[in-house]
Amino acid sequence: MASYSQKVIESVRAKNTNEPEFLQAVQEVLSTIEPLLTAEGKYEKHCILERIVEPERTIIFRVPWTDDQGRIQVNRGFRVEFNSAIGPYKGGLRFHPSVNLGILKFLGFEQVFKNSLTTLPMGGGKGGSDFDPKGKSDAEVMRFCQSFMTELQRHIGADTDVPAGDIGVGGREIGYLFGQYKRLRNEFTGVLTGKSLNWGGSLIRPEATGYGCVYFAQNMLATRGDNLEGKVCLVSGSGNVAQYTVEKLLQLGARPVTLSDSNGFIHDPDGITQDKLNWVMELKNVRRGRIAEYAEHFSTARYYEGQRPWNVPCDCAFPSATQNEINGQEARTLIRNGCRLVAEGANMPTDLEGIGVYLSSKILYGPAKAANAGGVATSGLEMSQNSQRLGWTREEVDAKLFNIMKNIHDNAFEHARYAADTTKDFTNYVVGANIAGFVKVADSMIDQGLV
Ligand code: NDP
Ligand code: 2IT
Repeated sequence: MASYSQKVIESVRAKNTNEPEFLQAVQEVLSTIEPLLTAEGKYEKHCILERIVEPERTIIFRVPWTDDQGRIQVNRGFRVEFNSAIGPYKGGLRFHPSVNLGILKFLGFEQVFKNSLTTLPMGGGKGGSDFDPKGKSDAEVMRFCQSFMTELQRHIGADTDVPAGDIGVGGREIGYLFGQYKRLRNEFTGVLTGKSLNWGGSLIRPEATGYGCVYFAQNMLATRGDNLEGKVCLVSGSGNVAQYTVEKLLQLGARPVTLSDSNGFIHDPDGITQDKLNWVMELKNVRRGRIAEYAEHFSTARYYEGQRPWNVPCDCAFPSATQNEINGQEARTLIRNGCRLVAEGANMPTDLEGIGVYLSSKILYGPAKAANAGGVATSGLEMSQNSQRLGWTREEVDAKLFNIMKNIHDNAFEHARYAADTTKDFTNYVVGANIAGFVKVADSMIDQGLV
């Protein structure tokens, strides 16, 4: 007889046939919390799984704007308000041509459990558009953001739903979005996070996802009496998360050797130093160029067009670009070449087969919803500062981030006891993070009745 979680997975599969990423995320969570569901009958009795896989509200809207040639363009905008059991909806906005409802539902679903793990009172949501910021002028990005916010503003608010950045949405976009929100609503509130320091942002928020992911790796290594000193590390992506992952790895004595974008990757066997990273930040955040230029500028590096970095020998890997960037084959290659730790900066960067490879190889594997939760956790700290109308120092915020990542690690480590394969030498952090994240949301849903 099919188990409770299998029955719900099958119904999600039947109802959402054209949303493969959403189904993948649901399968990853539901198939691993079975031991808890068996031990605690209340979740099935209250139909928690049937309810938790259905977004509370999904908004889809037209975003018309005018390009620099005066032509009319139309994009699709989304906000998936997934679950508000433990706080206002919270999660980023993604602007990328690949964005569709299924991708935002996977991201929103993950966000529910991630936000629960942070220990802060935040529900889960995600939004965005199929708008492609690449090659657009600042004026075009501004007009798009203003049109997007003209509709979104009626659905969000500091106590309702608090968006932030994700792929393609950084400080520039948050600025334009905030400006339009303030103008339409005539209120200056913490309705978005990732704001600039001058107008309500938090120190360390730009750094938080990358720094937090490395702190999580540090915590996993400590369980084996090890640290990052001298470790050769692969990093993918070259955006916000990748940049600050490299920075923290350098501070802790590791040797990051790769970066990538959607066109290819660079390998710098001598190591990406802080000076080289500063150059990358200027390339990516100011000139908005391609990572291929790194190898033209630094003779120690080579560029590999159309490839991902996973065949470079390493000790640790930090996938920080996008979903499904490591498949089963690539996971096997990583491990064959010496990789003993994977900490996921991106959301769902490893496919289900790849996760199976990590687990059977018994490496230290920090799944995304735990390892990259530092970004949204620091967004939560930005919300607290906005509510207090106060700003904390860099040291205060970093110390809070560091402690939150330790708590997330320890909570996942503790709940990993539910996994059949957890032993004194191996921790199944997938089961640990999913169960720890689920319990708080599910119990809150039971407390609040059938809503
Ligand atoms: P950015 O837009 O700053 O950078 C994204 C990077 O990933 C770029 O280098 C981009 O390359 C690359 N990339 C994007 N899409 C693809 C693709 N389809 N194939 C290959 N490479 C791709 O985004 P972030 O750094 O903020 O986000 C990176 C990942 O981290 C995402 O999975 C995001 O969901 C996740 N994340 C982000 C958080 C945050 O606070 N920002 C928090 C937690 C998770 P290119 O320039 O060619 O597009
Ligand atoms: O995936 C994520 O956690 C984010 N993009 C950050 C969300 C947030 O609200 O800071």
